[in-house]
Amino acid sequence: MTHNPAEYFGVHPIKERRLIMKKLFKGGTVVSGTKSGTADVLVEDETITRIGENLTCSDAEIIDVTGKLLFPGFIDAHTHFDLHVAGTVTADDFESGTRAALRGGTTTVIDFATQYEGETLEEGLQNWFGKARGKANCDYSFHMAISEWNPEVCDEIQRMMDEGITSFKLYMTYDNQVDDKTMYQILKRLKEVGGITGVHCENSGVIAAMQQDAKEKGLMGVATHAATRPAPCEAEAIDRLLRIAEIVDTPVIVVHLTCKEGLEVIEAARNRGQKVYTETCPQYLLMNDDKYQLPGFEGAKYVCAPPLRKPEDQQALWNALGKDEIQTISTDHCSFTTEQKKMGLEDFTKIPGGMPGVETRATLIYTYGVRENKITLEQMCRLMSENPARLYGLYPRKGTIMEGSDADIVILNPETEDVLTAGDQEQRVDYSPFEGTKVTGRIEDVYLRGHHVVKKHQIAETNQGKFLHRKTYNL
Ligand code: DUC
Ligand code: ZN
Repeated sequence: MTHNPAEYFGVHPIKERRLIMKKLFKGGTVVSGTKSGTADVLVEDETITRIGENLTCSDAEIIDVTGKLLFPGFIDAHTHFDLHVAGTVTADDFESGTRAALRGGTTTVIDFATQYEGETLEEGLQNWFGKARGKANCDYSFHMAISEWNPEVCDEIQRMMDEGITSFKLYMTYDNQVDDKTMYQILKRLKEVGGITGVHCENSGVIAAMQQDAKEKGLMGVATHAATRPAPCEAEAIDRLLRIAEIVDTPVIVVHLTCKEGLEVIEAARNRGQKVYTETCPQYLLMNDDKYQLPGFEGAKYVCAPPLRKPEDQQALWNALGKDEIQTISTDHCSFTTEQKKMGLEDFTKIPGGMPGVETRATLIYTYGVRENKITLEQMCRLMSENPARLYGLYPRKGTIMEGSDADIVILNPETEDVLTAGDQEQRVDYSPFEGTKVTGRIEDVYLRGHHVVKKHQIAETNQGKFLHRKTYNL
């Protein structure tokens, strides 16, 4: 018989054993990339430890999720928080952006760390660590956007990989665009180190010429935005990128694909045997270019690049999603207030491009994709969790509800109806591009590594975000 009460109660006398927090989710439908079915899920501290039928655990908090869908935390691999661009700074920083992400069921964001003019990649990366550290409410990583290419930057690529930054971003338009020679050199270097790049594809020269023509005719309003960035400009740039990737013999990612013509050149490259990954975004699936005809300056809210396209393009994108020809749905969240948009009141080329979306992606895709039978539940899971986790070196820690994975769990009530409105959002903007849109499927609760960060559709715990050191792509 021991005389030490701590030992008597099974607690180590010197170092007290830490209490393990256990949660048992019972009765829900667990969704994976391949199947969905009723299962119980046991979480211990930050990790999923058991999945099975009729699980019991006497010291776990029991969470009844009967009738709900359990998704692995969604990953948004395309956000722009706290980005200095177009003479201003995006309205959402890492605090508000990741808060909004969580409320929408996104537990991981991959933002674009950007090498500003004259900077090394390391300086750009450290700048982004400074923006996110201590502010992020969900887990995060960065792609590195390369704006200047020289032998020193070429040497830095391996260092980025060592730091867990295994994906990059290149622009074929804007001030920091890369030319074909640089594109070739960067793709070659990334192939050597096992990195991958996402590319913004638009033909900048033709766009510049069309904008000049429009200005000479005095066509300075919002309506001219889409007219001067036509779909063939996007398709031509995708085709050129894919031909360069073919020569280098390396996979690439086409980000924010908008149009049928773009799909056609991607299909042609795949038919040649190339590996091409493709991303699209809810705005290109759910809205079209009639938004630019709205009265007054209203259309400015929808100015983004590439622009919104035609209903036929929306249809083509949905068809491609249904056939698994597009691998991820991210948001390109790049928010500006209506006041910031007014920078382009007199000249449409000065309207800061981008819109908010990080908060509404899952409910929109569930409503208009899954419920309308355009994609299955499992495809939604692949597009927003599993595939981005694999493509960006996070799987199986993220992207799946599996024993050993991080306990990032989204609880979606498939029956709850809501109407999206700017008055009820965490995004730090005074409008919603989806104002008045009816959705069915509410993100009720979100767990980030076991922390109950969203309760009853409201933010409950903040500042839990951690940097994720990523491996190389594997999709
Ligand atoms: N497109 C936008 O509209 N904004 C941010 C960057 C981009 O590619
Ligand atoms: Zn973007």
